[in-house]
Amino acid sequence: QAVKIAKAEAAGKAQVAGSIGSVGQLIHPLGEIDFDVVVEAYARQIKALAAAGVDYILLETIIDIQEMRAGLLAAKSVCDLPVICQMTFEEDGRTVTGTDIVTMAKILEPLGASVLGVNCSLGPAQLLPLIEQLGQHTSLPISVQANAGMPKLVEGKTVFPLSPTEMAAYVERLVQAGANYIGGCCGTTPEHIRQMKLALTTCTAPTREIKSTSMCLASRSKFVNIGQQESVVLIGERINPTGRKLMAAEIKQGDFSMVKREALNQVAAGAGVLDVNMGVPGIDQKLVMREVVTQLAMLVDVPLAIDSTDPEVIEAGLRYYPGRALINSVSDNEQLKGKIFALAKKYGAAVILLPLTENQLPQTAAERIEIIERLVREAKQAGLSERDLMLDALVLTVATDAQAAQAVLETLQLYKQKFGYPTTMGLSNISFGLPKRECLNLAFYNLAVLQGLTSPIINPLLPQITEATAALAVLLGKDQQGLEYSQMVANAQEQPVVKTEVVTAENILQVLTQAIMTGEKERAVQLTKQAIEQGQPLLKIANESLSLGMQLIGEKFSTGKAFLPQVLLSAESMRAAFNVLQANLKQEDLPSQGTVLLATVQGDIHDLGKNIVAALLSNNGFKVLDLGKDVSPEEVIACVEREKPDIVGLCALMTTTLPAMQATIKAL
Ligand code: THG
Repeated sequence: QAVKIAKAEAAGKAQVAGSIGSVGQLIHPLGEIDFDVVVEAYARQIKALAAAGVDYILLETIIDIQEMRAGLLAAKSVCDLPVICQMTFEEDGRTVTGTDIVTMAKILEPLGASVLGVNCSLGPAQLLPLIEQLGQHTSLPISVQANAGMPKLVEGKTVFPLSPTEMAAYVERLVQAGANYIGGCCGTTPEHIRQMKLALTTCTAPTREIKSTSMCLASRSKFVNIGQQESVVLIGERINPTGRKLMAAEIKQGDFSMVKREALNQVAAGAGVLDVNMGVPGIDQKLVMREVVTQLAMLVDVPLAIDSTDPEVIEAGLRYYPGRALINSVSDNEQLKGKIFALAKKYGAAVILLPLTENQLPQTAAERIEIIERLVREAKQAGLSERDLMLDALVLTVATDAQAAQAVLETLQLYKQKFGYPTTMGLSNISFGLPKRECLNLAFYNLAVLQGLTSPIINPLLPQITEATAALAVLLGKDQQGLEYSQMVANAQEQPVVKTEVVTAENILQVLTQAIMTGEKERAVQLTKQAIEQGQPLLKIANESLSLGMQLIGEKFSTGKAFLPQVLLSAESMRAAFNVLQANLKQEDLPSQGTVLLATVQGDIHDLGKNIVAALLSNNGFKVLDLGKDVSPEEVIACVEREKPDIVGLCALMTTTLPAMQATIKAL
């Protein structure tokens, strides 16, 4: 009905957008709601809007990339309308859950967004630099709806400071930065829009051209460029149970401690992407892939490569990954290739092409090129672009074929000449069956990088490999003045990259602090048990080890080195470890930090911030009394009188309900 009214008013002179905001909850594991439930909720609304005849869908005021992904996937599943994706940023240039605007673009552009943009939260002065950044990284049209400045509370009323004229003064600069669609958000009036429209008539938008030929992968909080013009990016191979009995057994039991250790160690050693293989016989690989991808996305900030040939397992990984992943891999298999290309297209993923057919193991470079040419053609026919494809050179062991290494080197050279795409390979295969493999691997690595290897699948824990990577970047002119190389040398002197973590009575409390900080929950629980067995005083464990871990992650958060997901993960680990301590206390209880009453004020139904605060406080030993949302001043006062909390926390999101917060404070 709303669409009909809007269309009648527009009378063909304006288009009508079906505008949809956030569901108001964070998606699991940041919050409680399931990804697929959110997709379904968006799909239902979008279907109705499309049926009523909107011209496009506008997803706006969204603070978590995973929710935007859900909305965009939903739109694609029920209509062909163009979709505008607008996210909301804090003053530090990131969304609440830690995504910067370029990473947003790198995830949403391949996922099929039609327009990328920003709205709410900030005024045009604060949004301008964001639009500038976006303009340099996307060729899609850009939209912006700023607030009329930053709100102030004046005599109990919310006031947005910018007048229509002041707001219109930003239009020219927004357009020059790349904005193609301009509107207003909180505090703007029809007069604001009228004057902005007037200012727009004298602007001409510059043409934007993005020149990069690199492939871009992304996690929730950062993007990684891979390509012939870039430094080598290491794809860490160690999350792979093949040939590793202990890891396979853990995964089978649903324990991912070792997987997480490998993830953190590889990232610390310099991996830029992590390969994730869950090929354990006798498990539900779909479920396990979904779970591991979800957990790793909270734990580390590098993009993931989903290593499987089963389309269902690949889809489970891609669907629930809050970023742009790499598929490892597609070979020339009639049953599988079409399905996997379709998945890459649907989820905006990149894909490794492997020169293998069902009945041919190519020996020569020419045989490999022939297969790859076919795969590249078919990938493009399936709608993938040049920047979605990575080529595998297919390494076979030199132990049985003396030409094996040279065939790979020649293949890499031809890949560079004919395609120029990023390239990969499981490098260590070369030395299979020979002694002192690391020596052959290193020599082969140096040769391969020279021929155009951009992103090997490799063990980054070997210092020879990371050191050679940095050295090669200098020698091949990709590290100006050896700055990064020198930095690496300096860092290595400060702290050895790979810690040999033998847990002793002396270091267990520090190791536990580390586990809280990294958010390794199972490990924190196990270490807490171990510390208790060693006879460490319980209060010492709580106060010196656990609290310190939270304090350290808090410091990283406040300096912009960690984001909300990591803090929540640390808090969850803290709670789990705390529960172990509590179970071991007989009479005395661990001292409570105090009681906090939380409520969203009357008239407001937003409780996202309150819920995050509640989770953090209760995981850190506070007793939390959560009165929920739309809570009257009388209810707050009744609870204060009854429970005598130490702190009262009030939550309001809407500028229109800020006065209710003041009323509650006054009543208290
Ligand atoms: N191309 C592509 N993907 C690949 C490969 C490739 N994925 C799998 C493999 N090859 C690359 N990954 C690995 C992972 C582990 C090892 C080698 C390659 C490895 N593991 C030790 C072993 O088997 O001895 C055990 C690990 C340990 O205990 O440290 O070497 O070619 N596209």
